[in-house]
Amino acid sequence: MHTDICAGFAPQAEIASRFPIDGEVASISQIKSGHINETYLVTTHNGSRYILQWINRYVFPNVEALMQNMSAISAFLRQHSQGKMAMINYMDTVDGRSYYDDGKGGAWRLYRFVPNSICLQRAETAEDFYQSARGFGSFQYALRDFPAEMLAETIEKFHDTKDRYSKFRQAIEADECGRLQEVRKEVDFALEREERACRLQKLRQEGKLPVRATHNDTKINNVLLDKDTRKALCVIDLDTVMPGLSAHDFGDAIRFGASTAAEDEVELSNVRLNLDYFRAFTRGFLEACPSLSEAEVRALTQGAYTMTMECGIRFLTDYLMGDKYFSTDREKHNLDRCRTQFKLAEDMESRWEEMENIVEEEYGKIKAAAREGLSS
Ligand code: GN1
Ligand code: MG
Repeated sequence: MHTDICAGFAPQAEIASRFPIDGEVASISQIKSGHINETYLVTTHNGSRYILQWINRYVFPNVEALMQNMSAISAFLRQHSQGKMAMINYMDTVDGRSYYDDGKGGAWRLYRFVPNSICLQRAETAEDFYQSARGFGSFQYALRDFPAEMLAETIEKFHDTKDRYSKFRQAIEADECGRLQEVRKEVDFALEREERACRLQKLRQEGKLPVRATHNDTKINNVLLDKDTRKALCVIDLDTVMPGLSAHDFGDAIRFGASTAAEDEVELSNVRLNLDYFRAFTRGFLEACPSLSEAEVRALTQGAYTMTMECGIRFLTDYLMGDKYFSTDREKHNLDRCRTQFKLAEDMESRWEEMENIVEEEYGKIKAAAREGLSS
């Protein structure tokens, strides 16, 4: 083991060697992406590259179920996507387990680095964002016949907005860190919008939207793009693939990627919805996922709003509870994140009609192209 090159990462290097990697570990670096798990790039002396991940068990208590979901999804996609959908393949440990338990409460897994791939933290152009939409849309399309009910709920009630509100209320009542006074304005903002934020869930409960196997965490950094063509290569981070709504996947991607500012921007006047990006994503998602029902398409704008509000509430709840869930790099980081989400949601409220028109127009173009395809 070359701990000199792996300075500061000796434990990770040791853990990587618990998997049948090709050669000795030469270097390790941390990839700062995501608020839950820790991710490392491992390179061996033979030049092979791997991604090593520490799974956060506070968030994912049942790692076994999570890995089983993953292999069920991978097997299904391999069989049904005719090679169109690249998949990451987790490697078993040398002892034949799907993850390595370090005996200290840590669970680790490893997969081969996808060659020639890049992972963007932000779309650099509308085209990048369109490509990410194609990635998530194709993923959704490839899973259209997957029996969602066979997936374990890796995080209970993950996008149950009503339940998010009730956890939020509990955090307000407990006010365990004495932070409530400081966030009164944000609390009121969220409570005033409860009915509107929960409309997507109402549609689900009324049986108006199909429950599917969805990704549920569709930030642009969860799709790999080809380094040269910048086309979508592979959807990653399948930890939260669970029964859900197509509007969750659409909405989460919009709240993160179609904002004009970062998720933790402090200058709120910089935060708005970028309608060009909204259109680009809508187009890519609808083109790649022609199996969506009319009702699902009509729920997309609501999906964007619900996911933005829900995420803001989750950040605020975590702030009130003392930042236990999302990793933070600075004081009030979760509060800053909450504020951007609420600002974005407010902007969506004032641009609702424009959003709906964009969805309508893009959907119309796709239907027209399909009709033309049929008649030619
Ligand atoms: C978390 O770890 P990451 O960044 O992929 C969270 C998402 C949130 C997101 C907010 C399991 O995702 O639900 O939308 O942060 N993942 C989990 O940026 O809670
Ligand atoms: Mg994630």
